[in-house]
Amino acid sequence: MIFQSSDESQRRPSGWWKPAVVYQIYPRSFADSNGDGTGDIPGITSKLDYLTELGVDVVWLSPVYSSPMDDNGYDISDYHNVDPLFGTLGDLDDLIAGLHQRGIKLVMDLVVNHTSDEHPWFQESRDPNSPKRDWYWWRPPRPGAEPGTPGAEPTNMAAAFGGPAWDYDERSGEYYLHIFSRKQPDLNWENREVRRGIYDMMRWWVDRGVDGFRMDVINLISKPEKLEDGVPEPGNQYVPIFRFVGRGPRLHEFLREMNREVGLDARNLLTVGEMPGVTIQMARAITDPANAELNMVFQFEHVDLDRMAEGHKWDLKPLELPALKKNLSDWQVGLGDVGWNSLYFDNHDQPRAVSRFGDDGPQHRVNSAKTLGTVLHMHKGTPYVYQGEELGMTNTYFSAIEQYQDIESVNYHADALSLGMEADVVMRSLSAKSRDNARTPMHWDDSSHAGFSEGIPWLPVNANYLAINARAAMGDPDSVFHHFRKLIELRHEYRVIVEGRFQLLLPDSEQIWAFTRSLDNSILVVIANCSSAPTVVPAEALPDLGRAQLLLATHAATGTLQLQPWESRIYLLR
Ligand code: TEU
Repeated sequence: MIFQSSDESQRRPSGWWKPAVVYQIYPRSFADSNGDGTGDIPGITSKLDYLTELGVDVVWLSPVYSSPMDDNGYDISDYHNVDPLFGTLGDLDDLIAGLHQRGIKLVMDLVVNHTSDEHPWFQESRDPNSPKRDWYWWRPPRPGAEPGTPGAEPTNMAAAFGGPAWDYDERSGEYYLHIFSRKQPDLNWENREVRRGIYDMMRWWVDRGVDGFRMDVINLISKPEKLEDGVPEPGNQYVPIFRFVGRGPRLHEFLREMNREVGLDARNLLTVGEMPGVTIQMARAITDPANAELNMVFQFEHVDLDRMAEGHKWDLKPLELPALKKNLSDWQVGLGDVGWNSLYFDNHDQPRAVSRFGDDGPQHRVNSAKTLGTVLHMHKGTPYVYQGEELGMTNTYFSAIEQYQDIESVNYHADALSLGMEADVVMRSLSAKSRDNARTPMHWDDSSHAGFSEGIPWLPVNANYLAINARAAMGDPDSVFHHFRKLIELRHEYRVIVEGRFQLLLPDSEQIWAFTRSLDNSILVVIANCSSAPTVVPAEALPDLGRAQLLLATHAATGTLQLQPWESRIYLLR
């Protein structure tokens, strides 16, 4: 292990996750073993050879806990059990054992900013006299207002999934706070008992054999000192929630306490905190090992570059390459040698990278998917591959609202139409940004339903599965799959890819993404044409490539600096 250092490893993480590549599985859409149309844990276990072939080190499993599935499992009603839709605890134990036999670790999703409203904690909390009353955020209606009517909410915050962030509970006579859906009430982390309950649960999972946690919206656990009204924009009386939350005063304190009490570092766990709104400065403190908080965070800046403004995810703005490059570069430099980055384009909340940042038409899909992979994986940090990204899976292009299932998309559609927006504008936004783009079933082969299920899939399979599927990709040495396999291999082989200092080249180029990574006497040079037109890389911008070794490329070597559309190359100079 490159980073295991003397006796410090007892207290600090060894950094085993630094040369690692993580593969994210969205269980509902990965593989269905029992024909009910929904993916499940035995389905995942049946695909371990596939993960081994790809070469990933870690699996991050999106939630499989008991859940009413208002938000596909991000609304948990029992943290200690598996939802029957996905299998049993025994199935999960088998999955962990199977992964460990292959040297692959398992990271669980940890959703503790909120629970389901059907969690017994919340049910108990609805009684104003219960000892759990303070476990959630209960507030009286706005003084003088009729409870349950629009505007009577304690403050004017809008929830992330539409509507006000407060819901009135008649039984309680008060409102409770929910940053996401009304079925996802926020836990009150100010309460020591809440924190204790969560740390207990986390220890229980670590004892069961899990190797880390991906922590859902973990920066939201510390709320602002005062929950107050914000200034509304014209046309909407409620103010987007992320203007209020995300940088609470006790975040660092809570993370340190969690690390200490669960033994996150002491037990060498991988910890990645999902943090909408996190800044470089915050992330640097959080990922500085000396602070014993988390190994890395998921930041959102680069996936928010194609929206008009905060809280306006659906108001599309064209993406500019210089802005995207600059953003990743700022994070590389900003976390520098102190902290650690996570690297992602895709996950279960984002549209497919090849459709969004690449060119998913028949001519350039393969090369643009490969080139996006090259660029991302050669940055410094831990890369995350989201299921199907390694096949170059594309957005869904649904034509009817009935095809969408995601609560965020469905609610947005209804809200936007009720505000008088034109239906085709709304559908265009959904087509570009809906989370369902990432959630259509995984393509395994060209049999019916892409080999995902023998039943009717819960979300329609993308029609292009005949051409884009794992079996075809594995049999084709030039596929996106084999390109990703090689990118992962390179990371395992070359220390410069793990540790090398990052420097962006040609920052203003609107076509070329180029950078170097340097460590001791090694320099890695990446040049990528991120456009569908040919280009030439100006030689004077590059280190001397005359004696460079070509490690991986999308096209056959030509010896010139002319790049075909979506051509990329990785060189090593020593
Ligand atoms: O997502 C948090 C988050 O802020 C976004 O990515 C969210 O999906 C946003 O609304 C997109 O516009 C996390 C989970 O990854 C997501 O699946 C959950 O729905 C959410 O938290 C609530 O648990």
